[in-house]
Amino acid sequence: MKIRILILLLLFPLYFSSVFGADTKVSGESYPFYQLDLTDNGSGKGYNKFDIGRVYVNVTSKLSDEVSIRVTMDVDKMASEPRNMYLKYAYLDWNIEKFIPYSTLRFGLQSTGWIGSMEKVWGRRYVAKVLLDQYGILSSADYGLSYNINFPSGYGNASLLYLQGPGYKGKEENRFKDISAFFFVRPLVKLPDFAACMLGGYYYSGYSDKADITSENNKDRLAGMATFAYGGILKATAEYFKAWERIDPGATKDTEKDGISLFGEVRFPMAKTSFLKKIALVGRYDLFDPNSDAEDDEQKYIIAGVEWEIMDEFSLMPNFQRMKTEGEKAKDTLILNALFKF
Ligand SMILES: [Ca+2]
Ligand SMILES: [Ca+2]
Repeated sequence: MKIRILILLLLFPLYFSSVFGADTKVSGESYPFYQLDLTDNGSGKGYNKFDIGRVYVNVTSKLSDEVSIRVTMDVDKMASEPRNMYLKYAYLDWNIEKFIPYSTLRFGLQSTGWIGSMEKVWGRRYVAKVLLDQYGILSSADYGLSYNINFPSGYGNASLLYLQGPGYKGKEENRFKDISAFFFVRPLVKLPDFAACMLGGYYYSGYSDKADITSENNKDRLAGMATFAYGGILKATAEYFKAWERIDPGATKDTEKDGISLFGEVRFPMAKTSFLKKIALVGRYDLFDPNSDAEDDEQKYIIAGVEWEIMDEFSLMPNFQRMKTEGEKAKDTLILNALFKF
């Protein structure tokens, strides 16, 4: 079955380009890495491995000026079995600018928006997931319908989504659907040195993904972010979220979670050597509280590294990572992350 999907995926561009003459493109990304554990917890001090974080294979096809489609495959985590590809996105975009300016409708298995947008701000999904993805607060893709608007002149974008809930790895177990809305604005986009400064807000009002729930079984999230950027030299971002949820059918009280992620980079566009121009010093600090009623369960995550952008399609980032749960020993690793695009 999986082989059949792969063959279909490979034949897809041929089919469309030959039958309809549509503009079809194949692209993708791969995130290989080598990891060395420095501490005893986890797999043990000295444990080391080669692995691949993700392989995305995208097929996009522009069927007309108004209609385009995208199908994206991803791979399973490394386990003791072969790594299977699975569906991450499969959606159709209908550009409705003729009726409503700057607007697109999207239908199908699609990005839930906030995580994908924050990945672009963080810029290093090949090194680590962003806050709401890292701690399982949201699925990065889900089935549904969305209305998307791109503000003119690069001032930002906003979306309204109607989603299934369980995400691309789950199936619908109940009659409830979730709604979500987010926006990003770049108020200084006309000032070249400050163009990447950004503000964003996100709201998700949903229901538990389990069967036999009532409307009391909520799953609500609120998030906000701000980026300060200057002259391609400095970029610093803060992201915060809060979540309220009552997942189990019998539960009588909400669980509250919250988290913050601070990350940034320093670059050297003024450097004399072309090597230094391609270097970025990168740091990140996350603090996540999985339950505001429970003491000493906070988790910290630190990343510090140097990124070398060898070319647009190939970067390397040697980095140190520390994960620490309150009251437990830290888990430290050295990782060499690589990014390949095609
Ligand atoms: Ca649902
Ligand atoms: Ca807590």
